[in-house]
Amino acid sequence: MPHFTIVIGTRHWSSWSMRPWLALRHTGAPFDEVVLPHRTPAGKAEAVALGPTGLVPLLIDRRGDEPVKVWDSLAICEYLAESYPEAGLWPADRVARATARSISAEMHSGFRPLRIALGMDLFEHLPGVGLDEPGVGADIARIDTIFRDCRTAYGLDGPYLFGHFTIADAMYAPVISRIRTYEPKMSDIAGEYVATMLADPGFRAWEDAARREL
Ligand SMILES: N[C@@H](CCC(=O)N[C@@H](CS)C(=O)NCC(=O)O)C(=O)O
Repeated sequence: MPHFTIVIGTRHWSSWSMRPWLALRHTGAPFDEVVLPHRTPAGKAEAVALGPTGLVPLLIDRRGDEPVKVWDSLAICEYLAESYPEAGLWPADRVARATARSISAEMHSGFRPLRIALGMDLFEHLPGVGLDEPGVGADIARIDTIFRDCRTAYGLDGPYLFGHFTIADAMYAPVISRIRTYEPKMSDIAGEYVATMLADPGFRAWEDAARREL
């Protein structure tokens, strides 16, 4: 039996679940998953029973004598980076790592207009919808700048934000889905990065599992 269990919400909509799920998959560690139906009383009751916040994602690590529960997407990603340093979930370079952590935290705590107006709906195609809502344009512009700056300054050794796949890519993965759904205008460099993420094996695996869910 795998040591790790990740509790997530329905993949079509649970953007917070997608992030640590991608990071966990990237470690190569075997894991079980529990998928709770999004925004249903049954799903909520199970989430409340399993974790302290009643929210997903939640990671349960049974490697030790007592199970360790880690909640909140970014904390789970940090825990995985610490558990599997060889997976390179943060960039090795100190400055790159500081930037990766900053933009990951920025995503975790910010971009509220975008998250409210452009909900993640994995396979929807709604070009232009919500893009005129207050604050959305500024959020898109900031995301474009992040993608361009990281790819230009740190992404020379590979196609991801910091060359190889890191937690920063996982944190922005739901935004990639939203860009595909709502089609805001992006710069060429950002657009290339979006294409990289849409072809990422982890991103594809999440989508394949989502197709089987509903
Ligand atoms: N800050 C949390 C947010 C978690 C969150 O809001 N999860 C949503 C699913 S994407 C949830 O559990 N919603 C159910 C509810 O609000 O009752 C994180 O980063 O994990």
